[in-house]
Amino acid sequence: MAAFPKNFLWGAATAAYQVEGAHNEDGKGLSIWDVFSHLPGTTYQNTNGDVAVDHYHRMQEDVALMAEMGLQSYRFSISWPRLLPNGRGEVNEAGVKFYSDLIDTLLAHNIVPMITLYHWDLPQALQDEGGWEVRSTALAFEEYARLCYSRYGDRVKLWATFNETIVFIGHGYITGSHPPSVRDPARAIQACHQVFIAHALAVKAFHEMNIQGDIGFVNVLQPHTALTSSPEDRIATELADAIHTHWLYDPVLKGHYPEALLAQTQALWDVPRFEPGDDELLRNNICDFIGLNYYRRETVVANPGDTQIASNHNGEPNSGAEFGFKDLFKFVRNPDGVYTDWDWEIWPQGLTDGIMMIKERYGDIPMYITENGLGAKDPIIDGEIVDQPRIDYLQMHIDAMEKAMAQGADVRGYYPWSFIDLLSWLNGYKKQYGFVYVDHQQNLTRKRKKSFFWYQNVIATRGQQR
Ligand code: BGP
Repeated sequence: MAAFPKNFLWGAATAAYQVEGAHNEDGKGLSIWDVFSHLPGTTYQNTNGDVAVDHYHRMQEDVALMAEMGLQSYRFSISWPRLLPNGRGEVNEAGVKFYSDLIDTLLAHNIVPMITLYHWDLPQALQDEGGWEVRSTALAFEEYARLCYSRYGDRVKLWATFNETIVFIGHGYITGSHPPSVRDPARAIQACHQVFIAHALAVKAFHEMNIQGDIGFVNVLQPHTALTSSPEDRIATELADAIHTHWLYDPVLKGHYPEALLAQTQALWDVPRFEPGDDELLRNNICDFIGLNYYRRETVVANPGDTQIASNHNGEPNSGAEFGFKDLFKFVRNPDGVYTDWDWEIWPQGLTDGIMMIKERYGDIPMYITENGLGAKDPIIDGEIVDQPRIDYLQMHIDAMEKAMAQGADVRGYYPWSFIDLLSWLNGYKKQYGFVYVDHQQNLTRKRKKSFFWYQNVIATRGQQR
């Protein structure tokens, strides 16, 4: 195999709430996840990120492992309430220092930091004022972004504002399975609008402060395939593309919503409601790059009836994965598909197709694959973590990414999810993704998995051996 370009970044990703722990230490304020995960029955076996994998206290050890693996870039998120316990105003210097030390440690090992400003842990204080449904949260986000630029912008060149709006808005305001547990599509659309405004304000601030680097947005990349060739299923698939993809990508890459859908939501529910200047703000602040999180595709059918939303959070295969909107579309199991234990279809070709779809719709936008990985219960054989299925999964997806690059897509980096085993939001610690195993029975001791050594070699050979 040919080597990847020299400046291609081989990375790995995590997010603050899923690894850090220290949820109430050194002046950190509470986030909506600190509060939500403590409500009985909200997460798998009531797991939470109070301690997570204790990365906050073991940062040096974790970065040493990254360096040993040869990692070239590390994507992590900042906990907003660790920096601004009330969401705005008073700064918690101990929190600022934690990330400053992390960045310095990464750079000392030649690891390029990529920061995600928002990976779902909104300060609870802002939620209490209305959360993403009110404009004041978008303004607080700009203040938080400016703080991060001023403290880290001298050393960090890759920034993303938001991670996967479809997930935190969709689950927060439609299915109700994430905080703030609302079930109201109209409120979801308005909250999503404030997120786009917050993003645009943060991009504007980035340029005003003359930060030398690139700023982007991270979205789920989820190709949709019609189950049958019937006209009904085809239309349903187009609707899924419009709602789950175009609605989330157009505002940050084209600077406006898809017109037809916007006209429909405004006629139906009078949302999103624009404030004066919103149009221009979106139009003038599009992204330098787009981050793509790819795990699976969805198979789509028409949905004349109601959908019982059933999600698999226990890792028992075939225990349910259905989602849909009445009269629009529904996601169903592909009878020919290969699935993980959590009922996510493994479909590497979807990564090629997805990247090419983005290129076709948005032109030559630089892309990073900001997440991709296999959630599994890793086998331990004679004390070794033999996660061969993860190696197979990643290898097939690197192949798929390479195919898209060969067709001209400007993909600049690959960040498997995740560097280390961590908390899966609703699925606890049982669903593992990492190159590094964390022993929850033995004081959170770290152990290198088989995939650690495999990825080390992939990086060392620039993808030639995989
Ligand atoms: C993405 C999130 C990550 C991560 C990953 C795996 O949606 O950005 O934070 O959790 O999915 O999902 P899960 O943990 O549900 O398996």
